[in-house]
Amino acid sequence: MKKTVKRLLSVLMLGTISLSFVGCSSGGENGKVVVYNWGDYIDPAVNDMFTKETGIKVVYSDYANNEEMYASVEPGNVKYDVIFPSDYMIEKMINKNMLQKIDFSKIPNYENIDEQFLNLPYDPNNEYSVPYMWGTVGIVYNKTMVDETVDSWDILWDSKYKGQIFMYDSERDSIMVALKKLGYSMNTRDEKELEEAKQLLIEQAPLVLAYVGDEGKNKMVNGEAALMIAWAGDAVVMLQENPDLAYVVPKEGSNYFVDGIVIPENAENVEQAYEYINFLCRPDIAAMNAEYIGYSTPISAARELLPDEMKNSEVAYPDESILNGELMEMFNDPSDVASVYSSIWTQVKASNS
Ligand code: N2P
Repeated sequence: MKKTVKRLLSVLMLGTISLSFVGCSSGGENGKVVVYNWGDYIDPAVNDMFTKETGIKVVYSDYANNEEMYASVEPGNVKYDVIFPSDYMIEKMINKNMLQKIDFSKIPNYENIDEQFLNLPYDPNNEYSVPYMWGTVGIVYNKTMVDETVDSWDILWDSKYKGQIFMYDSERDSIMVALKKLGYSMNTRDEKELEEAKQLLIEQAPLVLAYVGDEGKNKMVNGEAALMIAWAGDAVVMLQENPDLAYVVPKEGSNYFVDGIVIPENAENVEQAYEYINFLCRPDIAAMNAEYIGYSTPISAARELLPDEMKNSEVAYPDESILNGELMEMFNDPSDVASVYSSIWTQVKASNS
């Protein structure tokens, strides 16, 4: 529990710090960097250390999912210097000319990134992004509340667990679960398959206690539900806090994601952005972040610095056979069916009452 309290306190402090920077255009003695990241996706001490070491102020705010981030960046009136989209969202932003090409000579610590995370399909020549964290998507379940073996997405449709299931409030992840349960690719554009996924999620909605964001972790730790779809990094944190919890990647296959760091086209503090990204790629800093947030670092030298239980966690660093399983997929950019996705999601959430 202690760690949760520490995390909560830091999140509150982080909120205060960012608020105090809003409207402050001058920044520190060496300017500022405007950072927009997922919630619970950094050790707040890292931002303080960065400012102390560089004299650059960090103006920090966060978002709950890729679509929320995109909706706030796309209009261009609020300008960010560093953001952290996932793979498919990086691909979309590249296609829409929203990202700068990265000058890697300004990120010497880039050499610490493991090769297996470079040249992935969303940025095939590694021109626009620096890998930040990665992971799988699976199910966290409470062993005291679920007695059968959990190895399939089907359990999230079992009416026995009505009111005991959390889904993420993330359209891409939820639609992925339904598509994999149906045996389809999570990247399908086939309208019939997407329609089937929608019907399945609408059917599931009455069983779902809530579509949650970061608050879902604490709720699950406190035993408020039996089952939850979870990103592996969140699962690592939850399992640390409550040993009754377990994590599984279902046998129908799942998503393997990489979240990257990018510089938007309209960034105003580009030199500071490079300093910030370079700092995040330093093994000791990447290790601080990975330990705090629970997610998997693409920097082996950072993994080496983690406490044993985390370094050897099969949740965070699954066996090759899981990761390379033929049913695992990375997301690609669904722009051509974006309106289908958002309409599915609106209808699904409206059915949850
Ligand atoms: C952390 C969100 C992690 C992003 N709250 C998963 N892709």
